[in-house]
Amino acid sequence: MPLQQLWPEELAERYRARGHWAGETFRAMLRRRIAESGERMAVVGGAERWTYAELGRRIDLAAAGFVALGLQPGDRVVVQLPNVPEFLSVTFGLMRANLVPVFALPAHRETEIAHFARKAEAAALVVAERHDGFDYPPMAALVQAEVPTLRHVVVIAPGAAPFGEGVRAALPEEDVSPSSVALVQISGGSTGLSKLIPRTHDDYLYSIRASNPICGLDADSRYLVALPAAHNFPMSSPGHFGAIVAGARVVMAPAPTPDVAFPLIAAQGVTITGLVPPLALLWLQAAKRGGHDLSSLQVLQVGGAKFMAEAAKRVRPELGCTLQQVFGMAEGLVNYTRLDDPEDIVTGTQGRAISPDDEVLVLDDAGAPVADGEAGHLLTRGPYTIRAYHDDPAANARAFTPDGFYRTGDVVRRFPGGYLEVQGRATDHINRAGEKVSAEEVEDHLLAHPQVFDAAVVSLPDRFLGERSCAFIIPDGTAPEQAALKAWMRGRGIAAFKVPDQIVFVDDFATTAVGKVSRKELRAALRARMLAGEGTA
Ligand code: OOB
Repeated sequence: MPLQQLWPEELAERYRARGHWAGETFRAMLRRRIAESGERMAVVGGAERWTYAELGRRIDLAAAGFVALGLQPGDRVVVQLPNVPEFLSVTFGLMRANLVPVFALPAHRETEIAHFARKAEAAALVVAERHDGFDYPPMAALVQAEVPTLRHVVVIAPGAAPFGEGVRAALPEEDVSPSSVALVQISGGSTGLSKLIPRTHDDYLYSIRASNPICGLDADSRYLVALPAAHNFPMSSPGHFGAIVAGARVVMAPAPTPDVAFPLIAAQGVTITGLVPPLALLWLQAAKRGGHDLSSLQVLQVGGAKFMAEAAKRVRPELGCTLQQVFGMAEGLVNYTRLDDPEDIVTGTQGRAISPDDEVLVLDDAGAPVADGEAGHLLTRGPYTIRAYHDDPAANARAFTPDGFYRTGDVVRRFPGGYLEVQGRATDHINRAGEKVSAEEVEDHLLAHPQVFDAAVVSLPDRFLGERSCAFIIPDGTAPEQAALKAWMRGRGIAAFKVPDQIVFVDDFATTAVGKVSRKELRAALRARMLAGEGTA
């Protein structure tokens, strides 16, 4: 199944005519950047410090290594790497070899990685040797045994070039088309398993180039990659890709916690970074204790989940920098508060769209536009929002209108100037500290347990995480031990953030009348019951 992302010709022409789609590929961008900024520092992480010239050399080495494996132009490669400089040499090396990276998070495990690899028909998988106490090669071997297309596993060890220093191979001379797919992101997955999001060179680079000035990112900036480098937010909003496009410095943080990040900010003079709300709260708390010079930090971006106004108000007084709220999605649309917006906009909204050509609709349940200030469903299309997921007709029929608008699943209010406030969500996923967990996917796993008769997974408000997951379970006979059930879930080879935070055993779902309730209504009823204090925890 070929990877593609297609816009109707008249829209594509408009995006080109307005200069959004510049007709440049990642490879061309990188060639220019390395030629212009060779001696400048490109990326710092662990014991590594690479100038742009060194990054270029590493990219060519990695590209040669992938070609030497026998990978063919257009082949897909699942990349699962933590925040290390090699993230950039591998990703850009793949692009240099006309291969397409598919980005998985370090938290993903064999079930998820196998799903991505299968869906993408990936030819190779790149993993770290070890990260955060987990050994990746045994997991990669399991995935390889399961996915027939997966011919190669490449293991990245700290400090060493992935294929050694001596690897030689002829790199493809022809560049790809800027309208071809540059990379594949993974959807948060509101229904069932995650979907693949193919992004083109034209659209992704536009969103990055347009983000840089909005976020104040220029050649003198130093961007700290605190969130997982593979996620769309720290990758492209404007993220480490934005830093590379600007000729700035990328600082890789192996963990986002203050004990790791604060010394890096002080030592590297970090000017900008992005966090999810629970981490921002941790940073605020830690900054109070003092001990680190954070004065270089100019912009703190917070997004991925709703940042409450009360917390938002603390950022400038307590961290001494400008807050920028970021409301985005891997499918495309990204909203930012602007750096010179008044305080009430910065703390009380999640920003406005990047592009004058982002079309944003706020509709009621019947599909009619609501008045400004009223809550409605957010739909969007534009120069960097996809028109389809990869190879998933059923999901595409649900997620896109016939005229190509993406149904975000978010409920928002729009204010004058196009500023959006996220109110909640129409779909059943749990936004757990920015990690999106599909209720359906977790229920499917639970239902595979012999002592589970039925399961419904809902989100509950959580003071720290924003939302936590709660599984209501009707046991089949004796209820399993909670700890044993959680351990069993982890054994399913899934990311730890998908294991329910809370489990409540119930005799029945007390579905009224005929019991012909949709999963959606059932989850809503259970959530309401729990919030009313009737749940037995
Ligand atoms: C980002 O991307 P995804 O794909 O992991 O998740 C997208 C969803 C949105 O549809 C929305 O439900 C939620 O995450 N979200 C927010 C938010 N930012 C994202 N909800 C409330 N307030 C916010 N500020 O999460 C993402 C991608 C690019 C930039 C930033 C975030």
